[in-house]
Amino acid sequence: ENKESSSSRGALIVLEGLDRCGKTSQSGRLYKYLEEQGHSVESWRFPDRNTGVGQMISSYLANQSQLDDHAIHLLFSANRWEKRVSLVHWIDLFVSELYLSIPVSLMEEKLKSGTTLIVDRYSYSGVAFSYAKGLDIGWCKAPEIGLLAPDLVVYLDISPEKAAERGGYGDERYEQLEFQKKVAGSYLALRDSSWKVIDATLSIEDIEKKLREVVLDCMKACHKGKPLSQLWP
Ligand code: T5A
Ligand code: NA
Repeated sequence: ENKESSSSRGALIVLEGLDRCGKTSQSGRLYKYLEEQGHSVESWRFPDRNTGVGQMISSYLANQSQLDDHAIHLLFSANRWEKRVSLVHWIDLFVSELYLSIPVSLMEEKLKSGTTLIVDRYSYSGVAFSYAKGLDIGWCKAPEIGLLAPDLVVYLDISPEKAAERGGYGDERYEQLEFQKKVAGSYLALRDSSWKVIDATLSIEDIEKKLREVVLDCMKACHKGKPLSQLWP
């Protein structure tokens, strides 16, 4: 079993939804479950606020800086690209007396080496939030072209009103009911038949159960050799 899983690839699982839909709670639970089951798994999130670009995004979201809608859109996208290939992961190869530095795709390498990635928000958030501001959807999708396409997108479905009731809407820029309604509309425009939609108003435990089912199915397909693909499929 171990030997088999090390020779097959991991799955790229993306969780999407409105603010407060429960992505962070569910990705934590899923991570713990898969790890306990002996899978190699990592939990990622976008934006990754730890990078230089991520700090600019974080300051924008906290209303501590202002940016043109197109500019912040591209920063969110850059934040995904910089995690695809990481500079600290450049490896040196000694080939025919020449040292070559080649970039290693962080995401791709991890998937190919058998690690499953649970990703809290991805390119769909990028498009949904900017499209909700009125930007052209084709323009919004363009900078994501060539990023790895997820093997599974799980949409945690909650109405903007119910999400707002969960409280804890803080001071972040997008945490406003009227805007979240537009984001919900954007997600509808992006959704396709490959997405798994889970009712995010169920109990945390029921969602967790449904999530495990679709994730394990997807991991099986990847295990059997489902090829990696790129956005937008
Ligand atoms: N954004 C992001 C872009 O505009 N472009 C991009 O490209 C990207 C990647 C920051 C913002 O950036 C935007 C989208 C966001 O507005 P973030 O830091 O991920 O994104 O922030 P949020 O996604 O908004 O994170 P939240 O913390 O608001 O929501 P979560 O993670 O969905 O929800 P979670 O798990 O923290 O739960 C929220 C609350 O609900 C409760 C929890 O206990 C918690 O109190 N809860 C439940 N209550 C009842 N029933 C359940 N089933 C529950 N599940 C959770
Ligand atoms: Na979150």
